[in-house]
Amino acid sequence: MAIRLHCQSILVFFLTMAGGLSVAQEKTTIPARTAKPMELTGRAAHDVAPPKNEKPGIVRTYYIAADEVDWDYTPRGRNMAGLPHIEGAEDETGGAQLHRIYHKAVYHEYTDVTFKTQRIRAQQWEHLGILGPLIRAEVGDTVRVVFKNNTHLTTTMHPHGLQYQKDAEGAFYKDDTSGTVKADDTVSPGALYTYLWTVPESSGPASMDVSSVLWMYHSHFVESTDINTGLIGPIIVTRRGQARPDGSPKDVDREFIADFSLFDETDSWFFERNAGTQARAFRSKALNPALREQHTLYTINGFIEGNLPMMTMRKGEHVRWYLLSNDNEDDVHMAHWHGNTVVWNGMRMDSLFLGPMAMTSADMVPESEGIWLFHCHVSDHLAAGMVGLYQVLP
Ligand SMILES: [Cu+2]
Repeated sequence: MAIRLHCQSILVFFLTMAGGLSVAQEKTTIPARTAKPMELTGRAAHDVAPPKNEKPGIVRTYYIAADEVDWDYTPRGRNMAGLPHIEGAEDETGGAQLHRIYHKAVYHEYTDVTFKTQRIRAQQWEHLGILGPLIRAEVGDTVRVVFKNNTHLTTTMHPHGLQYQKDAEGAFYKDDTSGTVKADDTVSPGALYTYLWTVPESSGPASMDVSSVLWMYHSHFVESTDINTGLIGPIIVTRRGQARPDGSPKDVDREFIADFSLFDETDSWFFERNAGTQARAFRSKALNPALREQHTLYTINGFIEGNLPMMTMRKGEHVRWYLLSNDNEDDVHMAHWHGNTVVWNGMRMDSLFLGPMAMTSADMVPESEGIWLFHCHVSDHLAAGMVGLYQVLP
């Protein structure tokens, strides 16, 4: 027995030595990066293939400010979807309040660099609600965002999916940058910063995507607090050669964006102003889950209980739905359409799963006319008001 153990020990010793040696050898044999890029094959090559005889992209400039607002989660009143049982919100928020209003910060679009005139949101995008302005691009374009921080907070704009250098990442962390390369990390109250984001093939639809893909942008100073304060918005990138001049995909008649989003107001920069003077530690969700639940809104685009503006389409149109969600750990949703089905990733669905910070799309060709429920199928979320309506006209 002792001899066998001893043999095993020797074997383990040699195996360990051999492993150590191989690791050491690997370290010394990793080739240095050369100037010549690695050649890609198969689908990856297809996805990043350089364009042939394509028109050059354009620079799309947006003037976007972070503004403070008093956001009304229920602008038209309570239970606008007429569901027979809404539980939770009423009793816990001090009776049947007609409006649930919190001071927040949101992104708004302006007409020019003076930031005097806010651009009026087109009717088709009224349903975006609390979301910032839609940023669009076609693959090959450049997105230039002149950003002004009109709030009392430190804010940024950090894009998903688009390509950026370190001076346009819009995220604060220890990344060995300094000076002007760090200026994008924290835009102070009243300050202006211009973010330049490019849109290469790797930011656009890949081979299994439809003609456009959804990304998002959000403030990334203290990320979760910034988003719960309201600083989040959508980006849509259309495949090269498949976009109209405004960037929308040519093969789609109508687009809708729905952010299945929890806003945890106890994590907002303005919570003390909104709901009292509790110290941050007191209102942590671990220590005070009841307080957190009382001030968490289960929204679609910042609206609860059917307040989402009616999303209207016509029978037989090619409708693209872009869905996303926020970054709380319980931003786990099942977006469900009554009345009509969608195709997602080549598969027929009537419900789509979203995890935290999900970004996806699904195409619908509505056949059934009428006003239909569009809601989260997680029962607690539905009960708390995560519901809207869409309408199919003849
Ligand atoms: Cu949900």
